[in-house]
Amino acid sequence: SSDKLRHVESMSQLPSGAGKISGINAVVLGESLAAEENDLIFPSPEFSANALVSSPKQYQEMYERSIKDPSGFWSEIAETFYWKEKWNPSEVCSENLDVTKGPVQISWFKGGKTNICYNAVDRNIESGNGDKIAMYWEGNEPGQDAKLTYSELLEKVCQLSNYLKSVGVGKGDAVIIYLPMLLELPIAMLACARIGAVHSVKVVFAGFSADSLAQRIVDCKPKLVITCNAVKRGAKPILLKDIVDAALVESEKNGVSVGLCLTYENQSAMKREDTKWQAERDVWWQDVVTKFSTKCDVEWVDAEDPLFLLYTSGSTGKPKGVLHTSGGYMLYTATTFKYAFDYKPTDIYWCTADCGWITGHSYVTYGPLLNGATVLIFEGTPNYPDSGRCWDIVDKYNVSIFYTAPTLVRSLMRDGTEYVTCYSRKSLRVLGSVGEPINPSAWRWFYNIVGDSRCPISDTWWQTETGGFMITPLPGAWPQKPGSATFPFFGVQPVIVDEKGQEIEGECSGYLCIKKSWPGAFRTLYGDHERYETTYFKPFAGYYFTGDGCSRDKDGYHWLTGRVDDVINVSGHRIGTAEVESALVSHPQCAEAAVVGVEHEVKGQGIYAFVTLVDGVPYSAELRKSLIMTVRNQIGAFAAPDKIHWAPGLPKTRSGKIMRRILRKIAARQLDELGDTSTLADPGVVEQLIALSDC
Ligand code: 6R9
Repeated sequence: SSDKLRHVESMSQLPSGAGKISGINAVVLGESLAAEENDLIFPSPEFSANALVSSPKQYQEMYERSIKDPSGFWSEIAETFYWKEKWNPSEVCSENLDVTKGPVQISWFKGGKTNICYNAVDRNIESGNGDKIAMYWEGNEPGQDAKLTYSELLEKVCQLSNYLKSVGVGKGDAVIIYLPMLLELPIAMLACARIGAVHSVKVVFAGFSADSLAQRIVDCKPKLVITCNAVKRGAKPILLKDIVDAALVESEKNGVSVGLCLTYENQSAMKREDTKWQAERDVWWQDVVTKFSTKCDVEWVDAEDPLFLLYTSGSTGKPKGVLHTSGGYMLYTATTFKYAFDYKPTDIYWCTADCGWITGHSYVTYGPLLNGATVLIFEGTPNYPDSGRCWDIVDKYNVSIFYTAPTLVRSLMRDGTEYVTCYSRKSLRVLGSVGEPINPSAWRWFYNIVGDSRCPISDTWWQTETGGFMITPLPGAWPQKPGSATFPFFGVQPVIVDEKGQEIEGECSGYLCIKKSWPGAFRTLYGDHERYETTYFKPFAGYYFTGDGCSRDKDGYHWLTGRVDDVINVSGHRIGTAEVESALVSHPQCAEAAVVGVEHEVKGQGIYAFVTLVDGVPYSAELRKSLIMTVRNQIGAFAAPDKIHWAPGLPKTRSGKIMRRILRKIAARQLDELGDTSTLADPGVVEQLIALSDC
């Protein structure tokens, strides 16, 4: 096949040292390429020649150094940033990851004082790049756009910092940001960082998620909320301010009152006259912020001072406030960005993630700006006005690095290649993927169609908790395998362990853990260090447990296989089954609910809910709708169940535990794989459920 030919051809151009990976030679010798595992796709010789890391050998040398001497490795990188006071050289890293030896604790660059906003903005201006574009903005409607140079960005950030200070926000205070992808969103993050305030961005989604916003307000007690009146997503306006109003009423009931709501007037979506207003609490951004000086001194913070809180789903109960600190996170996002995308100063970089996710924190805002990059911020959706929007934008701005999620790739793939091929895309150089495992067919479509078979794909595996990339290709170094995240980033030691927590070597599969800390690691769950230890460090003593399954092939490539806990990954968004269940049972007509993940063509996983109604309530299409609305309102649209399966009863063990294993099989229609049902309190429920499958 031509694919095969390509491998053989590129083998002769393989950078020296690559042959050391066992298995590569086997491909050249013409063995069957049936399995993805044997499919190697090489970067072009020109790409490798110009890459920051251009061969497996070079990667190996750098990686080994980073593991043998982490303090030396990361200190050298830290030197390239500005520190007001240098860290204590004997305390570059101090850690205990072993719960059996005492409290889990991680710190990097103790004693150092710096500021991430200073390093991401001012430092670029001081090095002569003040007139370089820091951010392009592309609005929801084609033709709506804006841009900011680094100098202009600094002025905007300073004005907001000054305003925040004027209303009493200071170091360590929390600020909740609930904004769509306007330039004001990264500006608000940077303004908080500049004065040492702790930001917590809540992602904006279609759907009314006032409850989840209230939950965050109650947890972190912000000094103020920053929002805008409304935003248009595709053709639909979302009234953000209404959501904030409701959330503030709700948090008040729970004893937390916020006296100030700074509201940006997003004129293209809604006029200020139409916005509901509470004069004693609400303030228009445009009325106050612009009055402040465009200069604002930096608040120098400790490397270990908190930078932000980001809430994410766990397998049980309320969302977890993942806490990241300043110094280590700064180095880590900057360094991972640089190497995984083989960043060059001439690149135009676009990451489609919303700033409200960790990907938007680390790889829309901080990582790229710390490298002085030009970043594109896109307010709209990829299929509005049609499915060619992304490539239209790529051509308009000459985007060279395009970083997105498999769910988007799959949905565009379904819409047809003609939406892609009618655009030039010749500016593209590197592609990236994040959020869930990318299936090989989506990988190939992304590579062959979007990237014209010339752009390496960085399939970056990482988590909210890890702050930055953990397992990722370095595009010029490694031949890729479609669907594999390849090898660990510098300083990261992934291990695969069995049920007993024993490390397994060589070709294997098991639970993915990380040995030793890395600078971008989260330090705690806000206000709940015990939950931090229990969730991440107790399952396998001595290791950070990722919650993911992983296998390693004969060549040492890593293949992530998805969550092993009760977390569902829908379009790259983590959703705890428990969260959806508790939203469902809050519906007055729902007696009980059990939620499982099920394979979904576009979203990766879909949400499948088994619902038992209160006695005597009949099934109806309306009730189904109203159950789904309840979830949308409480959590957000992305958590809405794809299927409600009526369940007169749920399969439970005699001790009352729901057997999700069986529900997963019913949801997947794998009825011949139900397994042992004899331990059920009432095996009859299984038949009942199967009978109701298509109701
Ligand atoms: C960055 C982000 C983390 C979970 C993670 C894993 C899944 C993310 C992946 C991937 C396979 C990739 N995940 N990237 N799985 N390959 N390249 O997505 O953070 O929202 O916290 O989700 O997402 O299951 O554990 P977060």
